[in-house]
Amino acid sequence: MQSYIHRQIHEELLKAKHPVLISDERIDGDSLGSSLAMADYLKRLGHDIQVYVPKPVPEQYHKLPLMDLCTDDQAIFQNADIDLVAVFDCSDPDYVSRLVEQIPRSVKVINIDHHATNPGYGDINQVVATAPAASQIVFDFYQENKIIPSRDAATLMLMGICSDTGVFTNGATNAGSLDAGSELILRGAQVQDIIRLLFRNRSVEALRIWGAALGRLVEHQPTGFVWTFLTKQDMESSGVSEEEIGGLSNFLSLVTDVDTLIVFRDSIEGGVKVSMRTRSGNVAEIATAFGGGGHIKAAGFSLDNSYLTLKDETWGIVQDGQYATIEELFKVKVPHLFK
Ligand SMILES: [Mn+2]
Repeated sequence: MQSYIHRQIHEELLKAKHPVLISDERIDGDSLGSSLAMADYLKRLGHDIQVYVPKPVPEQYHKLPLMDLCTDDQAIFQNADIDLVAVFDCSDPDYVSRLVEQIPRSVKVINIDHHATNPGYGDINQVVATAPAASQIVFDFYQENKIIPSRDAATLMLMGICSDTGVFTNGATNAGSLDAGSELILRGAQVQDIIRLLFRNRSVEALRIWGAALGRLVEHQPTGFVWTFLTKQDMESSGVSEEEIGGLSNFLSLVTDVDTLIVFRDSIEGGVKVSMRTRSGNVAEIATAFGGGGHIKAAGFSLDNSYLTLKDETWGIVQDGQYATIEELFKVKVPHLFK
């Protein structure tokens, strides 16, 4: 079935005259890698291609190939010539429909994703929950349609796979991702550049904030979860960006054998962002209960109108003026974890 869909997507791309690509609302190595690797092929087909990103791309990615194809200008959707949309690494149908609705005529939507929570909002859905990255699915698309990736496309796909597998270390890593990695390096992908870009990019100030979070690690007995907290004050007092302190949950899951890790973090724009990693559990289920999404082993959610607070030495969240401890919140949304 996957092979058939890859060929079907190829036919649609060959037929299209003005395709537009959409990258997920969370900009990361995989959403950029998968959409830009596909953009590279469309460029080779002679298309004047653009990749929509919801906000300016963080600086760490600026040295990547084809970054000039990214735009955060929604006006591109008002073009009546658009005849096909392809979305990458995105499980949120509302984000996609808000953009597609702006296109003056009705167009087909291709949905290429690996999130278990993707509802299949496209006209053509290549949703492979077992794929470690959307970039792995794009790699399979290239293979299935016998397209040889350029050096740039190879670098972009390898970045996506490295980004979502923590350079082949986390539970998403499988034979397919290692095979793809080897093939992409043969095609000229620059693996050391990718590792530097993804991991060796923390400032000393950002590490100090991580240090504060490490000092706050709590083992929650009833669930066995380990969680920690980063507040708005932590970020404001040091002046580091949210991007720079991101990745703490990935780092923790790399260096400890704790089964389930959760990082709660105030967002600069308001609200609390929650990022979860597990080895044997199912954090997609928890994320869904809180209105978020993701993968079984890595998922997250956001809480609006809320912020983190420490009260009587216990961390909790004030949401719409109401305080609750993390345990109280979890007992309401995921009671089965406490049985
Ligand atoms: Mn991904």
